[in-house]
Amino acid sequence: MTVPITVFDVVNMSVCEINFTYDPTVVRMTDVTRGDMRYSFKFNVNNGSGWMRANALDVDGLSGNVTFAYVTLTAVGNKSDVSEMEFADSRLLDVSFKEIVHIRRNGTFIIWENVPPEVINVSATPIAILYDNNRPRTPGTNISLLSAYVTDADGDITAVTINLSSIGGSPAQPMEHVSGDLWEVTTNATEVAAAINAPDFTHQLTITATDNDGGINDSVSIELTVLKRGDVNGDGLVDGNDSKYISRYLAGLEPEASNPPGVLVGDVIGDAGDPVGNGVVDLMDALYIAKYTSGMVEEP
Ligand SMILES: [Ca+2]
Ligand SMILES: [Ca+2]
Ligand SMILES: [Ca+2]
Repeated sequence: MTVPITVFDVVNMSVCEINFTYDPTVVRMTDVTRGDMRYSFKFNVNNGSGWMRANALDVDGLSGNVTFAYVTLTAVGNKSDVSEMEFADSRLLDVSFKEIVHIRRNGTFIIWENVPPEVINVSATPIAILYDNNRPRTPGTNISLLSAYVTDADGDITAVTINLSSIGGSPAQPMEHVSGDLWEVTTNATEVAAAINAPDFTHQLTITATDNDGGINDSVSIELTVLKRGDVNGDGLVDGNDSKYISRYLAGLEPEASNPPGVLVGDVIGDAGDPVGNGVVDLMDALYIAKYTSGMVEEP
């Protein structure tokens, strides 16, 4: 944590010199940077003994609340450890070399543990969709509502994102806070190079939840199955075997007869060539796939 050391309500301060101690078994000073004083700023840190001393000059003098320095503190002890942050000494002078009378307010550094966010009850609705390729589909078959309940036992959730890169989306797609603990986003899916023809169509979409103390949970994924329209036999390709599958099924041949083609992937065309389909897998669909295989129509 980076915090300022500030001189409050001062008039024409030109010199500020401090000597500062802390418990080095609890906290280390890992960075010190200059504040408002413009002429010079020098510091020395000894994390072995637990002290920092610094001085700064400003030839014109500064008034009001003047930040002397910013110190970055890193916890090195255990949970609940405490270190006093104590001014051992301090000296302030104004532009006329007069002492500025002041009081010192010491600080306290406490190490506490942040409970990371918890991600529960994740779902995809529906759990299986079709890849988009710009050809019309039955409404709802190319989008899925991804949702998750995210809680933080000791703080607030500040952001929830989901990695959609395996289905052509952003690696950190923000999920919207709906209400209470519920976060959602609706997505479609487009094929990416690595996923084409993959035998496994189930994608693990990893959620990253962040809380107000920077705690992260990225251990939970939403499972979404994405299928290729026309791939009736489920081998990742749309080819003559899919057309044949429908033909054999319609003829009552086994094993296809006992494993009817799914409407989601198999219904690729409807009446009068309607690209949306008609909810039925029949020889019209087999013909469309056959024509696609022959390069005569676009990808289903
Ligand atoms: Ca927390
Ligand atoms: Ca196939
Ligand atoms: Ca059809």
